[in-house]
Amino acid sequence: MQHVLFISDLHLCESRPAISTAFIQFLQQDATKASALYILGDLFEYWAGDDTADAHTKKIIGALKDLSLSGVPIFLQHGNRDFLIGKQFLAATGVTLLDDPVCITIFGERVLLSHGDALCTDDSAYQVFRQEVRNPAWQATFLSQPIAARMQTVEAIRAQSEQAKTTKSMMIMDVNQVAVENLLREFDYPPLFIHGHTHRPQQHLHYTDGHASKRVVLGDWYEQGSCLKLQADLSLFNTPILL
Ligand code: LP5
Ligand code: MN
Repeated sequence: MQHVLFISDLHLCESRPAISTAFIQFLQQDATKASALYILGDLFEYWAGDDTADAHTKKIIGALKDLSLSGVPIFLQHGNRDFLIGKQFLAATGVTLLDDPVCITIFGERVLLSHGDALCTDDSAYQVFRQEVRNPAWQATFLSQPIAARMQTVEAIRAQSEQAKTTKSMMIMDVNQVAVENLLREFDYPPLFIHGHTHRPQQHLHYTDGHASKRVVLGDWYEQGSCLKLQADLSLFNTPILL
């Protein structure tokens, strides 16, 4: 049956080669049978600019390009780790960047898509950080620095983030229910909402002002890969991708 695939939070990096191998295999096999592939953020562990692509990244870019060229459209949203993916990456891969959030129609159904980090509104330290690094002027200044200096900043942020997370509760690092409902309201109550970021794969039901929406949280690619399939009859399947 015709279907589309959703993935997020792969956190690809050279130090976890098994995940990259599994992803390339996924692009060469499962994804070729799909009508479209949606990557909802955090494809990479971090992205410090399109000019930083190394041999590992270039292999991923090549595999994405091959899938695009085979006729499967690939759509991507920025995650909190790879929001600096830019025009050069998109041109090299044939990937189309989507806004976050965005509501699109798939098989006649309105589907809301987001990475999900903006909904973690209880995590006020993160939201302050997010606002700063999503500022275009700040990004331009960062990208104008030499790669080595950028990498130093990234490592400093990663270390601070890991430290900060040890002091935050699981609840603080989850999406806020009111933020979710506000978003569903803003997009006129789409029946399906798919996001990642929290690494807590689960299906939730929301009733917002009497309207039902299913919210599907995608899994990460740490112990194994994870992929959500939406079929033309609107059935949903969560498929593990074994490493
Ligand atoms: O990604 P995850 O799930 O582990 O954690 C996120 C939040 N953390 C982040 C940071 C990223 O993980 C790592 C950074 C990626 C590099 C981006 C490349 C572009 C670089 C340009 C930027 C300069 O997003 C984490 C959330 C968690 O999700 C759950 O929602 O809690 O947020 C934090 O932990 C943020 C801290 O609370 C505040 C961090 C302050 C950082 C201050 C930077 C100082 C830099 C000094 C440089 C000289
Ligand atoms: Mn994330």
